[in-house]
Amino acid sequence: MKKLNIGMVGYKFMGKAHSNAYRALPMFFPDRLHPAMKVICGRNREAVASAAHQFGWAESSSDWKTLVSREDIDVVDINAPSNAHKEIAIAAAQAGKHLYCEKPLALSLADSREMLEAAESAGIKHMVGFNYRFAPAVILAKKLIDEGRLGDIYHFRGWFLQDWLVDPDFPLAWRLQQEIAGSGAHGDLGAHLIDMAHYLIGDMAEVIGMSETFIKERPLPSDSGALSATSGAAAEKGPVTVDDATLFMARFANGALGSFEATRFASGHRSTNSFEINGSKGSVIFDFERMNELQVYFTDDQEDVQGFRRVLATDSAHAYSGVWWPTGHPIGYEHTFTHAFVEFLDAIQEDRLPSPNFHDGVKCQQVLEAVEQSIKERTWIDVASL
Ligand code: SOE
Repeated sequence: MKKLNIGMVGYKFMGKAHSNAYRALPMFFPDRLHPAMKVICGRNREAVASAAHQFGWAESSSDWKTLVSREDIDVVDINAPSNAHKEIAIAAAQAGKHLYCEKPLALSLADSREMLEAAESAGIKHMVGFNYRFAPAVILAKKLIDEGRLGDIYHFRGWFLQDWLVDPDFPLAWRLQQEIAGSGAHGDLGAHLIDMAHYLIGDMAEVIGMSETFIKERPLPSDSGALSATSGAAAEKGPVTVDDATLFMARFANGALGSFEATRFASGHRSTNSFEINGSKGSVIFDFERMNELQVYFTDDQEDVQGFRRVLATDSAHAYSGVWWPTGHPIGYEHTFTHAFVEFLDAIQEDRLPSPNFHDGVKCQQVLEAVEQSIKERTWIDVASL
């Protein structure tokens, strides 16, 4: 079996999630193309060497420029903070490497378009890390919609709620700095909801939003780790330059109405990622905390048994059944990444673009920016005008 040599830039939360996916892939998908975990790269030489050892990479490096130009690297996987994506992606594409890049693709729509352009003109395969598409229950929702079993779609309602910023002493991590993260809850959590809506419902025609930064200054961090920065340390504070919460409404091109809520201030919600879709023939509800289930309602059920049923997307009728464990045994967060990389490697082998790819990353960025413009101008924005 031919192997593809991976060079990965980033070694924290997503670096661990991606490494875990690469490791699981040959064991659970033995007849597919396999990844060889060649080089892991990061700025801190000692920390990245220790990650290489812990995650199972053959080598570590602190020089991404050398990594992307190495002859023996086939794929560059970028999961460093968002401000690093563009330069690395463009250099890697120009060196002919296939690209897997975490979301949000870039700090701005213009940057994401440049990345897409570089990837397309290099003729490489490119994928963006919207991993939640790969939960079997989400795939079931997609199937019900595509087969017309929910009828005409009227509503998409999405919410991604976290609470790690409620503590005012939580330090000014990189995710709270606009020049590194691009935006706050909007680009971090809202991006997942936007992609989910694109995947399940289709394009958005117009949007209007509002956002807030509830805590304007935070203690400077002792390290710049994302959710792991140590709390309450320094007396010196710096400004939070991103949104803590962003809400918006959308009108989809097919006439459906959407509402979206992304916040890091929803006390009690560690990471609630949910959506509900209502159509003329039924509804579905997905909640990532119960990711093996899809709540399904059909209007033509007999009246005396009408109501939401809990469908377990873990048996033989559903995606990836039999790949992991025997029917009925649940899977978790980490499996969504393995599924995403299976799609990526399959696409490389089959010489087609994977899905979601940089086009989807750009489309997401376009909505992110349209919402930001609507907030600034306090008006509806035509998404296609951007
Ligand atoms: C942190 O807010 C985060 O890890 C996001 O960056 C991820 O994309 C999301 O899946 C969970 O929350």
